[in-house]
Order: sequence, then C-alpha cells, then structure tokens
Amino acid sequence: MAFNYPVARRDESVVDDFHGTKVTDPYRWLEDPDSPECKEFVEKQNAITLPYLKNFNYREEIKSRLTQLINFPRYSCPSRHGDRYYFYKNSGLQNQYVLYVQDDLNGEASVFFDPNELSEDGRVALTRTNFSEDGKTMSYSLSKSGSDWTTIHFRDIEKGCDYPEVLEKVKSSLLTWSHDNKGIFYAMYPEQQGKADGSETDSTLNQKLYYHRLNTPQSEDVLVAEFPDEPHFRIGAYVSHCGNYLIAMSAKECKDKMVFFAEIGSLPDGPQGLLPLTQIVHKLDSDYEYVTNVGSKCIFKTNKDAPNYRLVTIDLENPSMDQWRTLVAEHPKDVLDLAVLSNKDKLVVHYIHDVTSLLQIRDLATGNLITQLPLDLGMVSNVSANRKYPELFFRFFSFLTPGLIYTCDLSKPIIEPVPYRKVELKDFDASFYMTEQVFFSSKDGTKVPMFIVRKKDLKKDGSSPCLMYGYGGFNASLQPDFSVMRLVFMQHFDGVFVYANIRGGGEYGESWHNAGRLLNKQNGLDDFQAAAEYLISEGYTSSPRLTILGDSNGGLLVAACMNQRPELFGAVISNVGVLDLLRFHKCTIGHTWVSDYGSPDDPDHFPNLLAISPLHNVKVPPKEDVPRQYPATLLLTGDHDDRVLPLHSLKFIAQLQHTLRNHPAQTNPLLIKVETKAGHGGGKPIAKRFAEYTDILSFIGRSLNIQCVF
Ligand code: X99
Repeated sequence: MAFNYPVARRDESVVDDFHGTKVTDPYRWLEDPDSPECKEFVEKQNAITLPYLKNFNYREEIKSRLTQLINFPRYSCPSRHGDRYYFYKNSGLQNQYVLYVQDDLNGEASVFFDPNELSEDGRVALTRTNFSEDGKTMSYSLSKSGSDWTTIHFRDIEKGCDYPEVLEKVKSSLLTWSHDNKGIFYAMYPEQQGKADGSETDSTLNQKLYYHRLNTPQSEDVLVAEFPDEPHFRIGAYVSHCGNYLIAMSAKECKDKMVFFAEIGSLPDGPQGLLPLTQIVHKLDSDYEYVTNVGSKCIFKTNKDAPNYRLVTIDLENPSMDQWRTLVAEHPKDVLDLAVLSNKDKLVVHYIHDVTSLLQIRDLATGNLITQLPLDLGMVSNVSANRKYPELFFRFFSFLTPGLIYTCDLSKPIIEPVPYRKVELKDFDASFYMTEQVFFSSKDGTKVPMFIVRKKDLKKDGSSPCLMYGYGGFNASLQPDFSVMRLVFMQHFDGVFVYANIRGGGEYGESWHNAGRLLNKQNGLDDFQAAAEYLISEGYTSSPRLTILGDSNGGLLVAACMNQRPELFGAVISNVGVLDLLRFHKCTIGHTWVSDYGSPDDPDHFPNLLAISPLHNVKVPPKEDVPRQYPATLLLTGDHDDRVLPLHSLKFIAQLQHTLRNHPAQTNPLLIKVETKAGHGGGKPIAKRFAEYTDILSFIGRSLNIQCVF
C-alpha cells in the first residue's frame, strides 16, 4: 500500500548552535499548535491514519471483546475518614471511577461523588481527594481533557454541597490540611501569560506554597514559602501526623529534594505570612518522603547513603545529619518502596523484590519485622492504612489478576490478609496462560529481568506475535499489572506480552536508575534491544512479528530503538513520547527531566542527547543483503498533553515521512494519530482508553498482517 503523506514545509533557516555544533530544526513551526499550518498538518495526518486503523478486518471484534472483558466491577481500597469509609468503584464501563461512602465495611454504600456527571464524555476527571482531620470536609481536584492543570474544590460532607471558592493555577500539588480543619496548604503557580488549558507550551515556573482558609476566596490565600531566586524549584508540603509541623520539600528536577520544617501548631488563626522555615536537608542529592513522626522525631524514607532506600529518624530539634538514626536499614537487594503508619504503632512497608512485591509489618518504635504477609507473585498497590485505625487494605495485581483487595487487622496478635473484595474476570480462562520471569544478558553482560506472559502451549517456533513494553526511566518500576488489552492480544492474536525491566527504572533502586540515566541512557536502550534478541533467539517471536510499545519516556525508548535497529522490530508504537531531546526542556514541565536526560545546554550532555534523540537520528536504513525499511510506525499524542507536548510527535512524524517517503523499500506505514480533548494519559475516560487500545491492536494486526481468531 502506498501512502501519500502530506508534505510538510521544511524551514532550513531555523538553526541552533549547541556549543559550536549547528543543528537545523526545520519543523520548528510545528511547535505552535494554534497556527493554521500546524492544524492543517494534524488534520491531514489524521485523515490518513484514521481510515488505516478503521479498516482493519477485526476492529469491531477487538472493540467488543475489550468491552466484554472490562465489563466487571472494579474497586479501590477503602479509606477511613472520620466515621466513614470511602472507596472508588467502576461498575464496568463507566468513564470515570465513582467515589462511594459507607458507614461500615459490610454496610450499604452510596454514591458520594460521581465525576461522570461533570461532563458528557467523561473528560473531567477527579484526580485527588484530601479529607480534613475531622472528616467533615473533602477537598478535591478536577482536571479537564487530560491536562495537568487542576482546580481545587471543597465539599461540606454533611450538607453535600460545595464551598464557594475554587482554587486555580494548580499543577501536581500535594494538598495537606491543617489539623484545626480550617484550611489547606497547596502549591500554586503565578498567573500565566496567554492560555493555560493544557494546550500551551510555555515553561511552568515559580511554584509557591500557599495556605488557603476554607470558605474564603483564593485571592486571600497566604503565601507561606517561596524560592524567588530559583524559578525552577517546585514545592510540596505535609502537615505532620501530630499537626504541629509543616514539613516542606523542594525539588528542582525529577529526583532529589531539600527538606524544611516550620512549627504551625501554635498559630491560632493559621499562618499569616511567610513561615520561618528551618532547613534540615541542604543539598539536592537524595530523595526524601515523610512517613510519620513521634513528637519531634520524624521518620523519612530516603535514599541518602542507601540506594535501595532506608527509613531514617531525624529529630527536628537536633536535625544535623550526624544525629540521624537509621530505623530500617537498607536491604542489600530489595528496594524499600513505601512505608505507611498504621494503628499508631506499626509500619506497613512495601518492598520490590526482583520486580515483585513484598509486604511487611514492622514495629514503629524499633523498625523490627513483625511479620511478612504471604503474597502471590505480583504487585501490591493502593496501600490504605491509617495511623488511627488498625485496618490495613491493599490491592494485589498480576498480569492475570485484575485487582483483588485484601484487608488485615493490625491489632491482632496474628496478622494475616483476608480477601475483602474478590474481583472476577468473566469470559476469560486464565488457566491457559502463564507468566515467566527470565533474566537475560544485555550488551555489557548485565542481567536484566523480563516478564513473559503467554499461552502455556506456545509453540516457541518464532511464529507468535509479541508485544514488548518498556519504560526505563525516572526510577519507575514496571511491576506486574493487569490490562485487558493484553488479554485480547494473547487470546485472539495468539500473542506473547512482555515487560522488559530495563535500566533507568527503579526495579533495583537508585543504582538501577543511575545505570540508565544521563550519560548512561544508552544502557536502557541496549537492554531493550537485547530483550528483543533474547525473545527471538528463544523462539518466542521473530522480528517481523515483534511490536514494541512505550508511553512517554517509553515512547522515547521505542523510537530511539527503532532508529538504532530498524530491522529488529516489525512495528513500533510510541505513545506521548519525548522525541526531541534538544528542546524538551523548553516547554511546560520539561525542565525537570534533565535529571534523567541531562541538559542540551550542558556541553557534556549535548553529544549524548544528539546521539539518542529520536528526531535527530532518522536515516534511510543502510543497504545490507536485503533492502531495509523502518518498522510499521504509529505515533499517538493528545492535543491537551501538557506533560509531553504533541510537538514532539508532530516533528518526529514529519521527519520520518520526509526521510523515508521516497525510499523504495519503505512499504510499512509511518503514521500519527492526534487525539482531541486528550492529555498525557492520567484521568483518561474509559471510552478514550478503549479507543486507544483498539487503535493499537488494529495497527498491530493490520501492519503485521496477523490472522486473528475470534
Ligand atoms: C514528571 O514530569 C512529573 C512532573 N511534575 C512533578 C510536575 O513531579 O509537573 C511535580 C511535582 C510538583 C509540581 C509539579 C510537578 N514526571 C514524573 C516524569 C516522569 C516522572 C514525566 O512525566 F518522574 F515519573 N515525564 C514525561 C518524564 C519524561 C516524559
């Protein structure tokens, strides 16, 4: 099939000078999403892509099978506030999860807040709720069309109605109530020039910490902390469990924080101005998370001198580092991922052990292990514990388990989890499938873990389609989780699904992250390519049947791998990817990613970025024994993605089509789909999520010519 790609104007006059190296940026004009020329480009691209995806023979079957499989009730863990329990539930096909309330755990639940009522198409998402200490007020954040921008609202729980004020200019802010229940601390950005609806490109700078008094307008909010000399600093705060301290943390990038505190317990009317902050962590060289405190003794989770993380006690009255005490020491191999206080005296601690979850109960006073909960191999998420109450809830996922909820009573002498909500997958017999974890050797000999999910009777003759997913950045760990898209792929495409836990992630702590970031970024790409080679050599799949898929930083991963090894993959799907590594830091929150990518403005990092940047490494594949082409390529992005702007995907598709349109061997499609009223992925309504899954599977099926069986 010949593709008549639109011709994008190349403006060769746009040239940047990076430390003496001149780099042309001919598609700079695609950075303005509002220009008529850019809009026309998007329309023309969608006009090619949509029919391609629509005309796959099995599209309708895919869509209805996805819909059938997801149509079962799904829950979050309950959490207790005041005398009530709250939980999220999706009855099956609802666009957004609904917040329910119940008086006791076995009692009847009623709808408390239904975001589906806020828009017809589910584009308004409830992204965060925080309850006041007395459980009488709930603050909640809404986001529209997938933007990172949120508005904060306040609901009087007894009356069931909202307070008049709405807080704006809020993005990725922590929210924390003062213990007198009168107000919250939150972070706000200054008024932005021009639009700020998620389709803008300007850098998001100068975040400041404010105190908002309930039932007053935002204009009266009190500025409590700022860094006027550091426009890139972001700030977040927690009110300590005792209510006496505000623990504030500032960060410049996507790792490392400085920590401050102020006493707020003795302010009868709340803060009236800037708080006198005492700085307890002075260097941006490690991460810190507040866990709890007993009087002035504060417990933090940190990777300071502990790449696999430890719990440390810092006495706020004597905070110098030589006085810090380790409460739970770093484990030599397992990563301490999360610690939460429960029942006043116990810590629930989540470890990542060879990419699967361990859950331990430890004594708050000594840090000693009380018990380790028995768990199947999989992932624990959504740990819900409350310092005041003995109930613990957690949710368990595996590739074939869609979110079982367990509870245990931490006040009992023997602590064991019992199922609280069983979630049943209908119309799918998981007993035909299995998950293996293998450790393959990467280019430099490093052993890298990978999950392979497949039919038990897979042939291993290289004939199976395979969908390999990776992320490899920002200390994020890809643990086993559940998705109906993969079930459809495994059952009806006879497919193999793979998670490659490449370097750059957090699977083995900060050292694993470090081994795949900055000048080591190529290691993660090598790991991913070695994963593909392993799967091929072991007969799980073959290059023409292998699709690689990644979101965001994973979109960068798959696009860079495609440039480096076009012959290794049959299809590549890059969703909301970072594809221009010379300009990523100029837009919205991109400046924070220099901790993983390095900065193009730094002469040491620039050559590495230029070598990896997908946009700058598209070339006609070298002629080997057979003429080579690029894999079938689908880029996905959303017009309201203000995390990774659509311009990355627009410039990259223009460059791909320009380079390969006259290359005779290039018969595989090079396509982009730009979704409207969609963002980076958070809060995406189910209808859009399913349309995306259907597109992905249709693209794989059509471009790799897969005979589906329904
Ligand atoms: C972020 O960019 C998160 C960004 N972010 C914060 C904010 O962490 O925008 C934050 C805190 C306080 C105020 C505002 C913000 N992240 C999260 C990366 C990966 C992550 C991301 O989304 F670190 F997990 N990326 C997209 C990295 C490259 C592609």
